[in-house]
Amino acid sequence: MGMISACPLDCYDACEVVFEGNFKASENHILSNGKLCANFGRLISAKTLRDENLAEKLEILKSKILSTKPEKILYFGGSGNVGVMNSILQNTFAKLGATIATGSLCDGAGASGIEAGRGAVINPPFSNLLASDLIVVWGRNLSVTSPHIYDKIKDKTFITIDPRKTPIAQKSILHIQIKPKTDYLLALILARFAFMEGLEDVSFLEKYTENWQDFFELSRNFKIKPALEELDLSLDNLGDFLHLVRGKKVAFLVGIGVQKYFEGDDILRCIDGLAAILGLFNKDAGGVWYLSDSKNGFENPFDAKFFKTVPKPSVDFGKFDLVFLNGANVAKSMPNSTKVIDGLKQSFVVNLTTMENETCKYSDVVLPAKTFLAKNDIRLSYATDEIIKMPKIKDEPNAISEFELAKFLDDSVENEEFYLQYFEKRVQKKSIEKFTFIDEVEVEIQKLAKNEFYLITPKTKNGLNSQFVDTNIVYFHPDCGLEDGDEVELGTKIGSAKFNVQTCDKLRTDCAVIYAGTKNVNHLTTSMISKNGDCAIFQELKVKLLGENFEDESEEDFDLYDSF
Ligand SMILES: Nc1nc2c(c(=O)[nH]1)N[C@H]1C(S)=C(S)[C@@H](COP(=O)(O)OP(=O)(O)OC[C@H]3O[C@@H](n4cnc5c(=O)[nH]c(N)nc54)[C@H](O)[C@@H]3O)O[C@H]1N2
Ligand SMILES: Nc1nc2c(c(=O)[nH]1)N[C@H]1C(S)=C(S)[C@@H](COP(=O)(O)OP(=O)(O)OC[C@H]3O[C@@H](n4cnc5c(=O)[nH]c(N)nc54)[C@H](O)[C@@H]3O)O[C@H]1N2
Ligand SMILES: [Mo]
Repeated sequence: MGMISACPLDCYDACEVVFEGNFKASENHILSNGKLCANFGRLISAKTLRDENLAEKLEILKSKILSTKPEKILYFGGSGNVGVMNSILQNTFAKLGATIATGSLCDGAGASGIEAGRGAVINPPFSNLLASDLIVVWGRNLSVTSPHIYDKIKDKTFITIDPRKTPIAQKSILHIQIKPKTDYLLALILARFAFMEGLEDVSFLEKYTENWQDFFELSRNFKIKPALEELDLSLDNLGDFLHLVRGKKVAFLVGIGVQKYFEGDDILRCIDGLAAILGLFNKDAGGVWYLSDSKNGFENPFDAKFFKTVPKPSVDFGKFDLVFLNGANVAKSMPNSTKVIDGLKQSFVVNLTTMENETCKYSDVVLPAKTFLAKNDIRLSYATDEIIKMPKIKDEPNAISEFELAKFLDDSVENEEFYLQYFEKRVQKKSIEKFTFIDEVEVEIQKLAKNEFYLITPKTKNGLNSQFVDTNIVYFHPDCGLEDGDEVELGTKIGSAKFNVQTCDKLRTDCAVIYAGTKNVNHLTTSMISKNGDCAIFQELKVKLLGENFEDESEEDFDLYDSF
């Protein structure tokens, strides 16, 4: 019998693994099901950092902390490893009175929309997904970003709503190749037709909601013909959707693609509203899934009060005298790389990381972090109710774990077991008690001038966020007139950068696709935060082809973004 552990990467799937000299996937685990993914393979073969001068570096950190005013210290945690013990350092810095970077580079805008409607982001039980018979994959690259979940449901019927013809779109009975950022309108128009066709779940609406008439009124504010023009869809697309969901046990798997925008909260709330009209909540089959808060229902031992916070996407590192980074490759993962890098250069940066990353170039002290193999931890899941223990499997000398560093900085830290026991059992899990519909929506969809494109920046199968990815490619539809291998410069209001072109007929002609983790992508993105949820909005700005070959026709006012 080998030792059981879990993959620490920030995925929808939280896979169990078995270590027996090398790694195997658990045969009987609900998700890993005997298979490991390529990213886990990359993780365990990655070159990790070690430093014989670790003790000296730790002393530098300690004395820096002592000589810096607490609020001038910034703690910034990333999602390189999502084991629960990772948060202990945030607690340590909070206790010191440091400023804590809060909010999200990920799902926060959409999450705040869901919270506004139903109180908390809670996913239905995994058994509901298995019991559903029609799955709407909405802004989620299902088979790529959660291959193990996909594997469990691959024989079901799918509808995909995505501007790209993703692998799951190609397998779907209906692919709505939606124009970016128009999902709120699609959801509203579908809700309106659902009412017209009597698809609303009256018993759900009467029991759990009070203001569904407001949502109905809101959906009627949009005239069908102009809405279809804005959506760039035909009436048939909508008819097909409604025909397919009628009488089915429907699951919505909503990804973060729909909400990388300023009004991401409202967009998700409209999608959730459509789901509520169809009565997808609180049933034994179907429901709405989003990333969710995997710590929901647990008591949190890391509960130190934050004295001061700043939203992650718009942090100005230059304003702090000491920046502590934990599992966050900010020079690549955060929006507005130019601003991020300038800020890092002006501050004293301590970077705790398992691997060499882009941010190391701008770090004054790089602390080698122990990998999941060398520390005790627990992995929770976004998708299931599982709790997987991650015991220490081997020693990694000349590196330090988050727990060990917390203990080094704070004498009052208890032993590991004390913290881990909080995550060994769920205290309570909330259910949806009341659903409040959105009753007002204003989402701005920008028109494209010549040589402008909507930026789509999704995840790649070849990496995990910034980890393992080192390419510099932008994808365009072949009809855009560019050719494989062309070098182009792309610009937004924030900045510009060069990329190599690859053509791909799976895209819309009005979109430019650059994967997360691509070297220069975040030189184009804004550090402005979402209307709610303090979230990054990586797809808010359209991109323009620059250079003498491309005429400049747009007359824009740059005011809104000047300060970002
Ligand atoms: N292989 C791999 N797996 C991963 C990750 C990884 O980097 N690589 N990262 C992990 C993390 S941290 C996260 S948060 C999850 C995220 O996983 P997903 O939720 O799948 O997120 P994305 O890949 O960013 O985008 C999903 C899809 O949204 C589409 N999209 C973009 N804009 C729009 C729009 O306006 N409307 C609609 N309807 N669709 C749109 C994109 O084309 C894309 O196919 O994946 C996790 N899993
Ligand atoms: N353009 C664009 N940008 C994006 C996105 C996008 O879709 N498009 N996606 C966003 C999303 S959803 C997310 S979640 C963020 C993620 O961005 P980040 O939070 O930066 O996460 P990663 O890139 O996965 O990993 C960061 C670093 O963590 C380190 N690490 C790994 N394991 C450990 C460990 O055990 N301990 C410590 N201390 N360090 C460790 C690795 O060396 C890695 O360099 O990126 C965001 N950035
Ligand atoms: Mo994420």
